[in-house]
Amino acid sequence: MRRRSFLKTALKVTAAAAAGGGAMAALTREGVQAAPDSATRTVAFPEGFLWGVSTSSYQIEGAVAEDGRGPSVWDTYSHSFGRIANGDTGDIACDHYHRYAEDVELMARAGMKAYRFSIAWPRVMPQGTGAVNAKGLDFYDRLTDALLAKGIQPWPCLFHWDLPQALQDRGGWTNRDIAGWFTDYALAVTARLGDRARNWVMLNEPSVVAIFGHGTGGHAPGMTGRDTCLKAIHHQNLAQGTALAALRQVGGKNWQLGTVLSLQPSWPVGGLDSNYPASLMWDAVWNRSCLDPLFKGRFPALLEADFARIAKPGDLERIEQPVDFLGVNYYSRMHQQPDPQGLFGTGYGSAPEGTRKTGMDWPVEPDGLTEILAELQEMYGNPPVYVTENGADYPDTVGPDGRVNDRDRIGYLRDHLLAAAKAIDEGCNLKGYMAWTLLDNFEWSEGYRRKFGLVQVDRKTMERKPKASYDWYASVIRNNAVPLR
Ligand code: GCO
Repeated sequence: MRRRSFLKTALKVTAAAAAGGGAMAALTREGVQAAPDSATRTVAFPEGFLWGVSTSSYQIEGAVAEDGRGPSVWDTYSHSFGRIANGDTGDIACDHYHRYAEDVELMARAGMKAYRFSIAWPRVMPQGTGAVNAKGLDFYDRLTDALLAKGIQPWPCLFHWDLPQALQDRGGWTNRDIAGWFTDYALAVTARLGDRARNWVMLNEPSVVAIFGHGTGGHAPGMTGRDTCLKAIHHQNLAQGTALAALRQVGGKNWQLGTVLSLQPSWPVGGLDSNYPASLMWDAVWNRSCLDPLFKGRFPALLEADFARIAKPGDLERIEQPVDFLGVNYYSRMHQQPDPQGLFGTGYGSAPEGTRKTGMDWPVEPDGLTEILAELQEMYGNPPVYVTENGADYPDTVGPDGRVNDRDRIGYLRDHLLAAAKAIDEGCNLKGYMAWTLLDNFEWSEGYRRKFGLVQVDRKTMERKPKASYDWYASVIRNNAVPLR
């Protein structure tokens, strides 16, 4: 039934494109779809669908000691021996701090309409609390103006992992006081940029920050343990709720306020008979521990006892706030099996045999995106949703013309966009898509060896070179439609 209605949309669109010739002409001119019979076969997105791209401050900005920026946990972590592949750091990253105008131009040339970037808290408040560093805010001011001049909506995210080290020294996300620190910072940033930036993202992937940064220790600040992990989740939820309420009060209806979660369906390795409890537990930790308090004002049942030890009365009321949108970051499913060594008694296993993999060995499972979007529709009241990250690492394959001809990335993006179209067709309130990511950048513990960009960055000269996927994405935006092949 569902599948039939998806095909119906696809065929309708194909016929329309063939009759009007618009999409066909554009695609052919681009030379993106070589095969003549595939040029007309596209799936259209709803009118006004918001196309864009996402990045994050520590991964691209560089200039870590410039204009009064204080150190972040990622500076400390990346400078600790053995933490990051090749000993890479974000000291220079993509030098976006100095080259932002060129990067905005790249977005504009591709026709992008929205840009989610993150604000580096230690640039704005070097000590994490107290004095505001005007020069730090000046940078985001210039960036915001440059975007608006090109007709690109700024979507600032207030926290994408680079916590001021000064706050970490006071316990960081394990200290409950951070709810107030974060809210003060959010108020300072929105007071400066909120006359022009309308869409505000509170946090990026709180469960990932908690699990990797405070549970297993593979990300900054490198803390470990089940308890610190859950504290970090809870205090991020609390900070988010407190900031949402405060911003709502000062901004009224001027702002669209939301947050971004990493949502990846958790499946049992080997099918439902074997590892179902493990997959449910991991689902509770990764997905539900942020979704349920925000949308339902409760903790996931499997973790209720744990959170009860951490939370105070009234916390859930503070966390359950209305949001104008939810950002979803999706990469693949998570395949879980019991693991007695795991913090929650679970561990990663393999995807079903034959599943394609990206360069980073992540399974390629576009239907997992449809699945998670359907869940938001059916279980969380169908909120307005934007895919705020989706993309893939593949090693660069340079074509005879010297350009990166990243057919794999194009295939990945296309398949996920078709999966998103299917969810829309089935009634999901999906309003936009921001690819991860504009530039090859600092991929956390993997350093620069991973390549997620639509644009290649020469690590010596910092020269930007658009890949084939950049042109492909530009044609998708222009046509508001995705070719089926
Ligand atoms: C993430 C991060 C990105 C990563 C991307 C690829 O939100 O997980 O936002 O910073 O680079 O996900 O791993």
